[in-house]
Amino acid sequence: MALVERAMFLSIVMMMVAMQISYAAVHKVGDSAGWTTLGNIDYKKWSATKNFQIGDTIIFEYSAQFHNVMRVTHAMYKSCNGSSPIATFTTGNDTIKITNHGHHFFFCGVPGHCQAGQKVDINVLRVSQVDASSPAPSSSALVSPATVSASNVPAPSPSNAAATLKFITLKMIMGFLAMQFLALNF
Ligand SMILES: *[C@@H]1O[C@H](CO)[C@@H](O)[C@H](O)[C@H]1NC(C)=O
Ligand SMILES: *[C@@H]1O[C@H](CO)[C@@H](O)[C@H](O)[C@H]1NC(C)=O
Ligand SMILES: [Cu+2]
Repeated sequence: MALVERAMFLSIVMMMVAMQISYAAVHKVGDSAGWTTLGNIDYKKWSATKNFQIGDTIIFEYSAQFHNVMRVTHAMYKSCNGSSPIATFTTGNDTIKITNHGHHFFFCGVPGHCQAGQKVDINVLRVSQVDASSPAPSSSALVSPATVSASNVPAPSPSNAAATLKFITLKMIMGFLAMQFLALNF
């Protein structure tokens, strides 16, 4: 019987790990419109609706004939000065993985395009509402059921529905895991 419970517990842990991995989101800049000067896409608005996390991927999709992507400093971003970018991408399907917190400034380096609004600020919040990595089911959390309690996880801002959903999912998983611990202890 204990063996069955152990196997069940292990499979739940594996499921949690799988769900942690699925939290890494892919954000296509401009959604279906992509990276363009057509249609006056409001990239500021686009980025404001997203909850960027470390581990997420940003995709710039565009016609490489007409556009490019430059990663720049804040000063360059503000002045649309692309004379010395941090990095330049030109494939037309550029995939950039987020590896750190803070602002990530990008614009199109084709003359006039940044001024026309083809610029985006990807802001990865330091204290994320739902940082899936903070209450991670690490080995230390497996020691005591008390640490599994999700009550000390900060509540998400109601402005982000997706974040709230992730938060609830995480809480449910953690509650489920706590129940498994209790089942094992009896
Ligand atoms: C752009 O920035 C460079 C330094 O990176 C500076 O030398 C140049 O004058 C700037 N150009 C404009 C138009 O401000
Ligand atoms: C761009 O790359 C992603 C994977 O990084 C792929 O799923 C997608 O189909 C590509 N899009 C185009 C238009 O090539
Ligand atoms: Cu452009």
